[in-house]
Amino acid sequence: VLIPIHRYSLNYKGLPYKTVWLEYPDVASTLQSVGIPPTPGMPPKPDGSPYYTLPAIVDPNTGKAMSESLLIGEYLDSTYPDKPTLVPNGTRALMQAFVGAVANNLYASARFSLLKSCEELLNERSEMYIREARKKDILKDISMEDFYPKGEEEKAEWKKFENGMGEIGKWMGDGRFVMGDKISFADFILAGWLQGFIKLWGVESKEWKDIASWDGGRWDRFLKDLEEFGRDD
Ligand SMILES: N[C@@H](CCC(=O)N[C@@H](CS)C(=O)NCC(=O)O)C(=O)O
Repeated sequence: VLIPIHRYSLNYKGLPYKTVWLEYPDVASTLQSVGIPPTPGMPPKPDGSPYYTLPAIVDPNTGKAMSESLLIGEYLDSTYPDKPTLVPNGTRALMQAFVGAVANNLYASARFSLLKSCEELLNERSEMYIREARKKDILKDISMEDFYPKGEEEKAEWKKFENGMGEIGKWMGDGRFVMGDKISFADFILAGWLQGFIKLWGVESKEWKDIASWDGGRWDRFLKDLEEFGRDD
């Protein structure tokens, strides 16, 4: 829900598509029903059951059904080679490392987003699912309410978040995009995170205005540079 990576990738390639929104408790059964195996690279859930994740696609042109955003990107590149490339030759390892490195750098944002998305974004069935799931992985003995930073900690966590984005900005240097002037899958990962923040706080919020001011306004510019690929079907 928070990571509209498929939308950027498909729009960039100029492929028509239809989005189907799912509630979390329906993800595994829906993916199984269209023949998608558990997501490669994801460890099983704490209860031992396999992990099924979104985004996932079903391609009516070929019958292929699959999940995992980078694998989907590579599949689209090899199936539609005449369209713009998401994962240029030789960059797969770097793309994979980038996905993980961005998530690590933005971990502090989860302190804010987890509770807020449960309270304000998710429908009740998905909220219940996520509350249960997070209890078993990242939260353990703390409540979701206590995980949300308060007082001094709130300021410190927000600063960590800003530093995390700052670090990513440093990787990019003066480049408009992750690969300099060339748009790629890596930009859509980053844009997906930023879109998630806008979804969470709202474009008029003080939180987004703050993020948009970091690093001389680069993230706002970055999203504007990718705007034509951000729309939904
Ligand atoms: N490596 C996967 C990760 C995707 C992922 O974690 N998706 C989350 C939603 S953003 C999900 O589907 N979670 C299902 C669940 O928690 O049961 C990818 O890049 O596609």
